[in-house]
Amino acid sequence: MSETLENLSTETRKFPPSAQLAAAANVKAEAYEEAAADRLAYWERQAERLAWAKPWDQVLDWSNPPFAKWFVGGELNVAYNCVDRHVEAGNGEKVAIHWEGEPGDTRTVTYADLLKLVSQAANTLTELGVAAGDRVAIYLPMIPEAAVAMLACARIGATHSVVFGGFSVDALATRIQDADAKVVITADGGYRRGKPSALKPTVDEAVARCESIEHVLVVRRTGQDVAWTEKDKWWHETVEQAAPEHQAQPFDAEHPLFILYTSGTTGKPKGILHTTGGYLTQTSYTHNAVFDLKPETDVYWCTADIGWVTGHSYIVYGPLSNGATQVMYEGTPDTPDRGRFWQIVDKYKVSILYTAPTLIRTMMKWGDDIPAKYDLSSLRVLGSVGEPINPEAWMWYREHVGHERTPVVDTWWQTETGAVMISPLPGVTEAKPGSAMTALPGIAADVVDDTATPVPNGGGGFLVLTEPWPSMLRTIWGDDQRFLDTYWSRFGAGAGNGDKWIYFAGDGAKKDEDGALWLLGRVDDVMLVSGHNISTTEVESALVSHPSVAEAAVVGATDPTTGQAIVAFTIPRGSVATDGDAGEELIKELRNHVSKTLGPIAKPRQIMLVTELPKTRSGKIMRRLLRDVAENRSLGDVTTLQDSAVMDLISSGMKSAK
Ligand code: 6R9
Repeated sequence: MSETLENLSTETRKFPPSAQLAAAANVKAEAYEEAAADRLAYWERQAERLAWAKPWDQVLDWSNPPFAKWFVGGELNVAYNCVDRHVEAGNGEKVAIHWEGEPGDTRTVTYADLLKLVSQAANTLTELGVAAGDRVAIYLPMIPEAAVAMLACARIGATHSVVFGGFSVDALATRIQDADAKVVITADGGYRRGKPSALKPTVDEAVARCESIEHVLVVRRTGQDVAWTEKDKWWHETVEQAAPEHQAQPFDAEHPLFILYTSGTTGKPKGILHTTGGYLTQTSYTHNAVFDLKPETDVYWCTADIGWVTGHSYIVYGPLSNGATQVMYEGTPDTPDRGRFWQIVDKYKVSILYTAPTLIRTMMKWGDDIPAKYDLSSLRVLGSVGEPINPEAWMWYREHVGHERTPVVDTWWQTETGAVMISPLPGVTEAKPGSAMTALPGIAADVVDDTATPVPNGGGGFLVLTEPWPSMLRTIWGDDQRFLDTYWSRFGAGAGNGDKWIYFAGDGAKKDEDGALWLLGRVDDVMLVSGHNISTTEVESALVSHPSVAEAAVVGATDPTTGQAIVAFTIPRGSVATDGDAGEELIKELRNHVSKTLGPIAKPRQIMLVTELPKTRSGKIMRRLLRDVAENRSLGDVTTLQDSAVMDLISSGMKSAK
């Protein structure tokens, strides 16, 4: 991408918080000034949310940038902070997890239950020879044991590496090998789309290729038949029989807590390393601030999978460190029917909902009448994460889910940042649909051009983070050089310019006239059309703003005249007719609509009407694959695709349209 990103869209709607919410908010406007006056002192105060066995001597050691150390000399135990201290404070009977299985079975896990299970699992792992510093792979469905397994590792100082249940043998094996894991924790299977889906056979094949694995712990979830090897042990015959007492030892604030692999577009997955004190400080703080959590009364639900960083930070570590009551759901949103999410909100009286744009757009596609059938009046804060949220999806969420009462917080962050970085505060910010607004108190973000110069309001460029933050990744597991190259060698000191270390996030962004931030998608996806840098996000949002469109993905395909041309893959809303002439008419109308909304430069050369888009397990559109289709190439790596049949559908549609 050259100097600037075109700023095409103009969105002027604004939604201030209600007076009532503002008055009772956990974090008020003053927080921004306090943090700006003394950033490190601000983070010290946030760290005091946690119970430390030994206080830190120094807030931040940045003497060897970009390798940060936070809360130097401090010691704490993450599991103690997420479980024991709530029980000790008399909240043992409080529900930690309302678990809802896909077939409709349920479990209620209190903090006292969680303490027992985590202690038992910690004892079992210790008996199996797992010690502090060892790595444990976790490959589980969305069942309470997933949280228990993570916390048990944290409790004994073992570093967990969670792999999405459903990733392939290859994906699992390479992650086990890279981390040199000793134990895998898995299950016979889990329920997805109304039927049991096996996990154990994948583990068996992967483990056969991984010499480092000494034991496999298997949770019985579905009861399906499983092959058995001498490395295998049932969870119910070990963990559930183990002693329920376990004394948690404190670990250094920089002790490795977990590795989580991100796929990236090229090369082998990167093992993002997070450590203990800074990570827990920022996840706990942001979960309280961004969702305005009132732990006594709120029922919180994050719909993410535990295999995604969102599940780590906002199902396990943030909510549990805050003593929240939350819902955890095993399955898919359309099982047994398309009302499942809203039925769950209604049943548990969920007050804070955190989900992804992909799900919001899917719900839009399914129709407004579905959420309308349920009582959603318990909801008071709505969150979004994972991709830029199109302004119309934001509006739909606020209107049809939040009934125009609830603030919507669009939270920007990454596996690498560990916790939310840019987001409105629900009781403070006058939010704009489609904008993540501003960096949180204590966080320094900016948008810069090629030369690392901040762009003025109204300009676009690269999103950067200009000061270290507590939950930042510490390195890429086993590959410091790749850590430097990927994030720090583009701007500032890491690129040989000046002495400031500037983190390159890989996202395009713009600042509007008020200085609010708008995320514009990955820099790799930016299109260059007749010399103009155009973001995929803006064209997609223009398409989604048409009443007939639920979802759109846009890519730049090589074009003899314009360099790249815009090709759009568009999913019409539920009731829209697309057969024959109706389809042709719609395509014509959509091309004109984009041209009218953003200007003729953004008019797609071609629009395909499709029923699905290729997505990762965390719901991100895989534009790389769509580019392959648009340019008639064979498909690249599809191992992280949620549903591989989707690509066959799209490719055959593309051919018939030619
Ligand atoms: C938490 C998570 C990180 C990438 C990030 C960006 C995109 C996430 C976003 C968003 C616009 C938001 N992203 N949240 N883009 N607005 N609110 O998603 O982590 O899976 O590592 O992905 O996701 O492109 O760089 P991860």
